[in-house]
Amino acid sequence: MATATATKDKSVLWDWLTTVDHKKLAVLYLIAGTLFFVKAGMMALFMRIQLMSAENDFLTGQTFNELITMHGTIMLFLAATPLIFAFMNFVIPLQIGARDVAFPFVNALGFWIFFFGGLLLSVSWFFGGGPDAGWTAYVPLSSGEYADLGLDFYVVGLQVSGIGTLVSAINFIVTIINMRAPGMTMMRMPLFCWTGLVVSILIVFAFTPLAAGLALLMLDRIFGGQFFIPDMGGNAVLWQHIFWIFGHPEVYILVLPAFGIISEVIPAFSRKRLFGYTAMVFATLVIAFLGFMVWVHHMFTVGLGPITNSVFAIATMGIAVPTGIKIFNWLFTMWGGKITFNTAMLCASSFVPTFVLGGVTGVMLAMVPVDYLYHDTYFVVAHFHYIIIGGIVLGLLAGTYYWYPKMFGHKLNEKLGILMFWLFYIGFHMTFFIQHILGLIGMPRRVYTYLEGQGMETMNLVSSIGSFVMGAAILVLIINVVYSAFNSERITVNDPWDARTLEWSTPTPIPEYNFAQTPQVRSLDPWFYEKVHGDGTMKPAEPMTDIHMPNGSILPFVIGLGLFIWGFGMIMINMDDTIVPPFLVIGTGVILTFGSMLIRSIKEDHGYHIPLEQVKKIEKEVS
Ligand code: HEM
Ligand SMILES: [Cu+2]
Repeated sequence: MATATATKDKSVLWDWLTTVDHKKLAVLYLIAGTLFFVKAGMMALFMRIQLMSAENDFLTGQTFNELITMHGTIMLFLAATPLIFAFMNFVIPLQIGARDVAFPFVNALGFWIFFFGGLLLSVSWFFGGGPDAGWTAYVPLSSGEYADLGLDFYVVGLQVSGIGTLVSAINFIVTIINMRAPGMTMMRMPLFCWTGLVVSILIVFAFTPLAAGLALLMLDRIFGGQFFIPDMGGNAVLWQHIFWIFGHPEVYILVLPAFGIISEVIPAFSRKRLFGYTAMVFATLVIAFLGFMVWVHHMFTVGLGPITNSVFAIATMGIAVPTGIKIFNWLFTMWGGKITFNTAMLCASSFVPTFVLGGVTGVMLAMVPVDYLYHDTYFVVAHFHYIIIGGIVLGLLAGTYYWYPKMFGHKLNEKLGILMFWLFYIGFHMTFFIQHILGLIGMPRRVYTYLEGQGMETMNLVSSIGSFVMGAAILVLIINVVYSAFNSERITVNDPWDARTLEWSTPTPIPEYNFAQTPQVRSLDPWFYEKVHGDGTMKPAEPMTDIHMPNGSILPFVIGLGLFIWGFGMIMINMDDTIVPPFLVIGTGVILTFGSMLIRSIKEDHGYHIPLEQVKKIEKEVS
């Protein structure tokens, strides 16, 4: 990463464990998210091997259930969310012209809590198997009566990692509201920052009900509570409501930043400004609002009655309107543009038709009478993978190829990139398109096998082959990362794509403090504006002086570790015989976490200053 650092000598490992720099935390999120993505992707391949032929016995039903649950849970909470956060961390402070996020310490705290929560979920394999009630953990399947320890890991692991996500989101809200450079009004903010702000607000409103729900389920499972147990006066449908009040917005939490990435990449490679910027901002806000009004579309078959179902059906279809606005704006941005089809642009532009397909099947699912037929079939699996992969993953891939040179100082190889794209795109449609038809002929989801002679063999085989083609694409991407690290030309210019937003005005590699002088923003697309109307550099909004920087700290790591130990102790309560009493472990975790918080509260930490001469020296080196 940035060679131009001004910190005292530290070992590399210590530096990464204690860093509060948003650019380094972004890299940590990127690595953690990628590892979890590969892990959950391999689980998907195992499931597809099992489903390749009728009555296959590659996996048992129990293992299949655990794989399904872990695949879905990891993909959403521990792969897609951190990968989105990687880009939000790296890009947002740069795009708004800030030196870092508002609370760098809290930023590191968010990462480590998320990471240790994910680790807690993952160690379930070593204690009798993963959770097996689906990523939705419906009661009574997830109650103490039917589910083993795995579900305790689900409940407590997600609780911990959710705290990390929540903490980071609050930090982003404050950053975007307070830290914008002079002249960067809300309506001059790049669309990626807008989506970052909106999803951070969504996280605050969606992850809190999830935390409450998980806490109640934990009380039921570990302390003999009865919130969701009908025999004892509880209510199982209550869990479904709480879960989906979180669960539906979660989809938007992931897809809106992907929209943001697409809205950066398409203008950059169409050589035009984003069409309908204002409409895009308002469409984002409307989608976010409606996202909270539609959760019952996951529960049409529960029996809430025709009036409730109709209201939620109409609200769901309503979301198609702002989404359609976005689709047309992306098309109009490309219309008449001078388009370069490199890998980033291929991913971004192919996102549009793929996402539309997922949207159309979404509207089909919103029609209550026919949902009774589609519900819990492969049609649903096809629908949400079109949204999740065609939307979120393609957006993430576009962002990876687009921001990679800024993050790592070199581009990814284009030939390998284009090979990856076509493998991925063809493999994706091969895997999932055919699942619509499988669903329509009645193949239920979440089943580990099917009978011979029902006309499902060939389509399942095609789907499985497709999934291996996608796997090959990800392999090519990993090869590309390694290959490019050694063979790709180093980037020394600020702006290798001739792009539009402020992150491209910084030198490569970016100095620790991002901007030696906070830039003065004069327009939307401020960097492009200066290239056309100014002299191609940003005007400074302040004189050059010493720069105040935050100190690194190991406390975020220790707080995360403490929560991991606390969580493990909580789960130990449900274990049969343990070597040490659970309360000892719980106590250790609590002491570590609250002790670190106490230290942070009473120890004064004013950060340090990079003196002016050194700033000048660094600026000369990098320019
Ligand atoms: C190589 C690409 C992928 C393949 C082959 C794949 C395959 C599968 C399969 C076979 C299932 C089980 C379907 C069922 O019986 O209900 C599934 C479920 C699921 N997948 Fe994927 N998947 C892929 C990528 C992803 C990604 C990238 C995400 C999210 C970021 C994701 C999220 C989910 C979710 C949430 C479920 C539902 C789990 C549940 O029913 O509890 N998948 N996937
Ligand atoms: Cu939904």
